[in-house]
Amino acid sequence: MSKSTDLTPGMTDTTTGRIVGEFADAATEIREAIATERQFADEENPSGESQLAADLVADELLEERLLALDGVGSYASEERESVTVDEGHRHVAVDPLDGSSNLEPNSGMGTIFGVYDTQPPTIGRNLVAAGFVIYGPTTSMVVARNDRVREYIIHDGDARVVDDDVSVPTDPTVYGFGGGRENWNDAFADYATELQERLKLRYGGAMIADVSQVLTYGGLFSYPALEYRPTGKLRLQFEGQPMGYIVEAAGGKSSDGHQSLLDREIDDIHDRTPLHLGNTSLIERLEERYERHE
Ligand code: FDP
Repeated sequence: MSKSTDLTPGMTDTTTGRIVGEFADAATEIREAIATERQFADEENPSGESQLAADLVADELLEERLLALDGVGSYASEERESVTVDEGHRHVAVDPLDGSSNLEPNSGMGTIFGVYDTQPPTIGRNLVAAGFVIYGPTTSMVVARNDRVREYIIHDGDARVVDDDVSVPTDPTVYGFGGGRENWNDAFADYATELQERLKLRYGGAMIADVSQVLTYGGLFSYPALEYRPTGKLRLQFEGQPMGYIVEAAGGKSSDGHQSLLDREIDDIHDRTPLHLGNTSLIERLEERYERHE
């Protein structure tokens, strides 16, 4: 971790602070790997998706850096079958490169992380911090910790705070829904129709970038249950829980359609979940819709 990052708010001299600092430091190298490691790696991740060389570089880099820190007791990754265990009281779950299909069209991609006091698989209530990095036109990082959400710009190895209190705007303006209307159930399709009349579409194909739209402009991001895939596409441990924690800390809500993503039970680190993140009013209305359809 660089000296200036050391002094940045939210990255204090605790194990959790040092973990967050490692993500800020690793961002520059991961961004470089996105530019140079563009080919497929000839391998599949545990969810059966093709891995890019950049996915593997990011995963290996983060595992090495995080497990080298005192106090880190385990490393779990969307790119690995099982959890790597060490000794320590903090546990990290990572999606090293979210939105890999955006590599070719050169659109937003990112890294998502959750820091827990219990080894994964574990529920979201055991999170002590969570964050994401976006490799967009600039590299930014959003971190939720102690009920506060901060946004940093990472440049030249330094993380500079650009928003000290990120909160979901009261008036929602954007929506982004994955999975395709023909695969949605009636409850979600009806609600989508209602929102499509009021809000503007923002769907970029990388969850972190789409949720960043919601944090910036207010609205709803959903990757719902699909007819052929009742638990949806996105991973609970690596995507749902950390992003749920961030949106809730920013004053919004997370849901699997019925309850907060932080309360959803988990059996396996690669479990999937229907996922909805956004303004409290929109999530509450969505949950009412689901209840009425049952
Ligand atoms: P990707 O497959 O490109 O890695 O994590 C999976 C994810 O991206 C999310 O980032 C994104 O929101 C979603 O899948 C996109 O799925 P669709 O291609 O079905 O839209």
